[in-house]
Amino acid sequence: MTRTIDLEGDVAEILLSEAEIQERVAELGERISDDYAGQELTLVSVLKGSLPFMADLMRAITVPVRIDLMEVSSYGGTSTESSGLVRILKDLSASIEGRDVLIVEDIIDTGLTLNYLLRYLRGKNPRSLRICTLLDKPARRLVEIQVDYVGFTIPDRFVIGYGLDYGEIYRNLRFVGVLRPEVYAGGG
Ligand code: PRP
Ligand code: 7HP
Repeated sequence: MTRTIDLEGDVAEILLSEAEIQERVAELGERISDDYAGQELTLVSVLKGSLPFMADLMRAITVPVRIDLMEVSSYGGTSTESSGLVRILKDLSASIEGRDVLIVEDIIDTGLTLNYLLRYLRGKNPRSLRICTLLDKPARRLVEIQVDYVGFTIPDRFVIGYGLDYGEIYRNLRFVGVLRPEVYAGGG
């Protein structure tokens, strides 16, 4: 039987409140603005999960930014486990050659997505290439990734909200949380 989705009611626990996220995004924006003072920056957002983070972070940055969007998929298997497959669903719209590029991600889990993306983007000869992620889940890492800006390091739990989904739902929650176990039952 199909379960009725109850966006907030399906949440068992809030890990990061809206206020905590907004405060941290402001701090990241300040740090990035200092580090890139006097430069122009190209933000490459990795859709779809990073959309809210990108929207907030770019407005917290005070140096001139260009934005570009890529969409890659790493989750072919189930809703919560990586298939290890990375496919480009949407490529960059403009050249990044000679530009200072900052990849904006919502979460680094196994690292497979970013590992692929880093190699791909390095091949486009940017002047510099760094990574900013809202969430880092180091317990799940399969490949080592050097991350330049991290919002929060989180435990090994599947999280939703603020862009992150379970079965494409829950992205529009304003906080990051964990779902009730019954939501996963029979899902994925
Ligand atoms: C999620 C997330 C990262 C990736 C991280 O994307 O946005 O891009 O998985 O996982 P990894 O470190 O194990 O590779 P997903 O493919 O679920 O797409 P989405 O952003 O559209 O939800
Ligand atoms: C991908 C992903 N998507 C949503 N929640 C998580 O905890 C995730 N890890 N990797």
